[in-house]
Amino acid sequence: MSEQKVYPVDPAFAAKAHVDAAAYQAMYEQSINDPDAFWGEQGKRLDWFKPYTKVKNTTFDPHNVDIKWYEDGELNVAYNCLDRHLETRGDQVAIIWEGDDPGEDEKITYRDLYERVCRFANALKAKGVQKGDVVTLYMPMIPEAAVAMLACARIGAVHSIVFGGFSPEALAARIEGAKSKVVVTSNYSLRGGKAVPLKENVDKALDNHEAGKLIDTVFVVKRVDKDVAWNDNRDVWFDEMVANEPAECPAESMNAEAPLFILYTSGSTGAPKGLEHTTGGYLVYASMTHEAIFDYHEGDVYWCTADVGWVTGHSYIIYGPLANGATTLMFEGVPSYPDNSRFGRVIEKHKVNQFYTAPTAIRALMQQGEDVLGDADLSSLKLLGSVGEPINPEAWTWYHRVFGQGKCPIVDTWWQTETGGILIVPLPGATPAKPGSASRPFFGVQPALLDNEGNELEGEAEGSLVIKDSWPGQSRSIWGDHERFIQTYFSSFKGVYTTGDGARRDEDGYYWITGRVDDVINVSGHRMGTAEVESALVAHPAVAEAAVVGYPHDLKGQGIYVYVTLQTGYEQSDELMKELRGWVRQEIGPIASPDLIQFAPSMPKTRSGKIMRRILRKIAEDDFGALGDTSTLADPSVVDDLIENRMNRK
Ligand code: 6R9
Repeated sequence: MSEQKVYPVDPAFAAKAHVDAAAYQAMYEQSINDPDAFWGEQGKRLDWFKPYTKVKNTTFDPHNVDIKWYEDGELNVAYNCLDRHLETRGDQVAIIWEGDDPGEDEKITYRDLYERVCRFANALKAKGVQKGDVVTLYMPMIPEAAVAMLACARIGAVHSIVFGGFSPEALAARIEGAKSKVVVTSNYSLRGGKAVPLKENVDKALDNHEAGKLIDTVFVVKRVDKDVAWNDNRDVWFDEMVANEPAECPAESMNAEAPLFILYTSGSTGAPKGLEHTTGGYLVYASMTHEAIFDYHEGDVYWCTADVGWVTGHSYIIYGPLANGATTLMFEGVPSYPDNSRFGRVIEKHKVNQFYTAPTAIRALMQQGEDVLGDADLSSLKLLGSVGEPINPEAWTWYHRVFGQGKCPIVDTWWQTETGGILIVPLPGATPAKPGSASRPFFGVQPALLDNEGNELEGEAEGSLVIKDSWPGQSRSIWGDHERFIQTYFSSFKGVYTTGDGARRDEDGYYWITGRVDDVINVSGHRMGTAEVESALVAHPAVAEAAVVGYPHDLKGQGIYVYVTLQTGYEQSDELMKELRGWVRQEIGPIASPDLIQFAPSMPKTRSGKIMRRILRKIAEDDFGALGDTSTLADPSVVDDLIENRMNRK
């Protein structure tokens, strides 16, 4: 391993930080040795309608995985994000909304947001939405998305956000999986100056699928002044519905373990799973991590560039920041519009103090050169964050130099949809940073590395990353399928939560995430199950068999490499390649669009008929010198053809 640079903690930063090195040590030890005392104390950062008397009650026993935090307490998430701030921060800006067009923005105070949430909560009730009902949001990054999330939380409804880039098919599957009754969308979304027909996608999802039978109301925000098709029995304008509703709506008292939201994510097998997050523990964890990790202080302007369709948007645009009374920036657009200096322009315009983005965005900007941000004044920045995939040291140092002006600490935050909040991270006032390493566990988090037999590895080691005990932000179940939850996360290794990631621990106890150890790939920070892409492909009449693997991609981190065996009667051609690409986009969404497609007369299979993905991965990586043991292949000559016709030649 080449010598790596360590970036020490800046003593001036540490002096003002929420957590310095000594505090980290002491708090971490207490959080592990006495979680009830530690999290019992942390729970007080929220306002409870009925205080809890119990704190942790969790077991990872595979026969009975049961995770409860603060189980006899009652509270309301919207109350904690809004009402309790009104007295002291009513006129402070809660959300700075920056539109796709740089000329368009809006500042929403805590009082404004409170009133908008109450009105929409009343509108949901007027349409029959009750406690426990699932509301699907399919929305762009506009204030109404935050309003709809908080309105659901206020009345005890469960939101299920479907990323606006997903296809009508993917949307329909998620509506059906969650048995949702209501959709909130907008007529169009605006990204990079282009209008995307969201409402039309909703219509396709409802008109062509079972989902249409479940949904009785579609709220439509008028984002763009354009007409859309209208179904009088189902569609209502968001603005018309809230116009006459009162700006007061009681916040339901919810049990700490009542569901707050469902969020679908990809796994190695089967259809995407709806991870369930609950109320009390989730909010305690989102709020505490947001404050400690981004070192958020009163009055700071904080910007996370994620989309609310992903977990990062849930925990670190909406719930964590608003629970903390922060000013959170919500950005509708893309980093390259009107030009590549946009991130810099927005930081300058709103004097952003903490900036949190993904390595894929950093790499794309890095490619444009050192002066990509133009003359934007970035001096307001105090801290930078990274999320979604490993950040390569080259991108880390560029980010540190160009965005961070050499002075801002970078928090490389490792976590997952399942974990609800950040689990491994260098705390900016406590932990020296090593570029590329997510470094150390947050409070209450006990990572471990296991070998394939499940033995725990000590000291410097590499293995499967597992977490040995529960933390409050953890997902409680897969919506409607607890057995699958247990199977997926608690059965490969007994008594621990299996993350699906591999990691290395170095001589200083720092964790380095090495990527997924399962059949999940990470494309531009978006998680994708290779099985999902394969099942989309085999649904095409020309495809007999498909195998999908990831391969290293300069910008996206991983690209999607597809091997396709055609049905007899079909000929390989450039047109067919284009058609298959379009087909996957239509079935799942543009983020799943294959980068490389190789027509393969046959797949490398074991004698029992299993596709040997290890070999396909190697060929896709253009690293076929080290194919390893191929003796179990039914027909080893298949491999020569695949190598001969490989698509990724360096
Ligand atoms: C928050 C989020 C989770 C997967 C995770 C891992 C990868 C996320 C990372 C990282 C290395 C980081 N991942 N953050 N890998 N370093 N800082 O991204 O959730 O969409 O569920 O993806 O992303 O592989 O398992 P999600």
